[in-house]
Order: sequence, then C-alpha cells, then structure tokens
Amino acid sequence: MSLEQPPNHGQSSHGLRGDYSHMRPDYTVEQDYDRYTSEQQHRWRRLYRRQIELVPGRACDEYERALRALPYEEGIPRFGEVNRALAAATGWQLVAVPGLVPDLVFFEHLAGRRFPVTVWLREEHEFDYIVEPDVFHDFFGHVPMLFTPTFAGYMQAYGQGGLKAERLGALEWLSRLYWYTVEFGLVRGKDGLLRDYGAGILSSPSEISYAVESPRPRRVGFGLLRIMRTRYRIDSFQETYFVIDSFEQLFEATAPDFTPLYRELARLPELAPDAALAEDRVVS
Ligand code: HBI
Ligand code: FE
Repeated sequence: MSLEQPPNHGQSSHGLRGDYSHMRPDYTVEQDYDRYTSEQQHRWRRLYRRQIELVPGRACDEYERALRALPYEEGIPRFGEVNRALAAATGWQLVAVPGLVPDLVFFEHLAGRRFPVTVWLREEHEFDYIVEPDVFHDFFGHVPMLFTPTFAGYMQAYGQGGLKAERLGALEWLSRLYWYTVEFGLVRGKDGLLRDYGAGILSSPSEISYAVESPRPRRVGFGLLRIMRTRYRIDSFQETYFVIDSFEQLFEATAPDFTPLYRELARLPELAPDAALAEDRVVS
C-alpha cells in the first residue's frame, strides 16, 4: 500500500495517460466529442447506471439534486452543454484537459472558477477502480458539487490558496486539505446523518457506502491543522474521514490566511492516515 505519493505535479508527461501533444499553454484541449467510440459511450452508461443507484441515502442532498439535473444518462457529457447550466448556477466553467495537470496550472484554473475535467475514459479492465482521475471521476464525482455556491466558493478559494502555498513551500500540507475535503470529505446532513460529498467517494462503487456505513474507519470532526498534518493513501479506502457540519463551515474555516498555520505545521510532527489523537472529535 503506497503511502502518500508526492502530489503529482504533472511536470513531465511520462507515466501520465492522455494526449498532451495538442494542448494550449494553459493545458486545455478540445473535448473532440466524436472521438469517443460506441464502446466508450456504452461503458459510460454502465458506469453511470451502477453509480446512480448507490447515491440515495449516501450522497448529500446538494450533490444528489445537482446530479439528477445533469444530462449524464445518455452518454459522456458534452462540456458545452454542462457549462451552460453551470455558468448560470455558480459562474463556473469546465475546461477539458488531457489528464493530470501541474499543481500551479490546476490552482490557476480553480482560482479562475474553471474546473479541469479529464477527457479520456477508463479502460474496461478499470471498470471498478482507477487511480488517476478520468472523465467519469471528474463529471460524476466533482461536477455536481460545483453547482452548490458555497462549495464552489471554497474551490475558488482553494485555488487562490494553492498559488500562495506554492510560494511558501506548503503544497504538501495543502494537498492534504484537498484530499480530505474535495476528494474524501463527509458532511453531516440536515437529518444529522453522515453523507458523502467527496468526489473520490462519490465516484467509487464501493467507497460510496463504505465511507458512511462501515464501522472500520475513524470519522473525525473537521480540523484544519489536524487534516493538514495527516498523510493519506491514494490506493485504498481512507482510514480516517473528516466530517464538516456544513459547507459554510468549510468555507469560513479556510477563509483566513494560512501563513501562520504553515508556521505551526512546520513545528508539528505529521500524522499517519490511521492516527488517533486524544483531542479528536470522534464522529459516529
Ligand atoms: N490535475 N486534471 C487534474 N485534476 C486534479 O484533480 C489534479 C490535477 N493536478 C494536481 C492535483 N489535482 C492535486 O495535486 C491537487 O492537490 C492540487
Ligand atoms: Fe478528483
């Protein structure tokens, strides 16, 4: 089980999938919709039909409401079609990219309310699990949450914070915040029950229920320092999930300048993914 890999900065294209040969300086490409084969369209429909069945009672209301209004049933979504609805909802736009892009490029896009969405779809042998983000992970996992204004505001603030963090040498700490919120975050629903909002959970056929139902993982109340101290694994279920009470809490907690936090983090030992601290607010 590999521990946290250095956040993939995508500096070189070796080992990265996707065609980076025709991209613009900002790493964007055309979606080139006609390039998708009928097998890929069919695979998308199978991925979608399986995953949408798992959403009720597990994903947060904001996510489910947005997902059901999105034209995903028939096949791989067209960026232009989703962008018309997204611009009206929160002013965000999706931009097509060949795959993972360097952190700075990624932050620049988020800061400009542009979410980079990978254009390629996983292979048949990756139907149940894939490490890199593909078009299904991005559209099914990330895009619906961008229709929630407060969460979209957090994503833009994250991008702005990333540009600052890079200058301060704080990227590793900040990538943990992304991991434990945007990718693997849980939120307490209005009914007090735990719900998924993280894209890595919502696009996974197994983790979508594991994260909110299994007794095995630790579930800890959101804490900025606690999260940024905690390493993560990229290729197994999370051992710890962090729970926010609302997207407003997430947005407000991360509004202040992080510089003093980074100074404190430099003095604190980092924590293993399964660490348990006495001061942890354990959430059942
Ligand atoms: N690039 N296309 C893409 N999608 C991501 O989610 C992404 C990325 N580059 C870097 C990255 N995520 C992480 O390192 C974030 O923590 C920044
Ligand atoms: Fe992702």
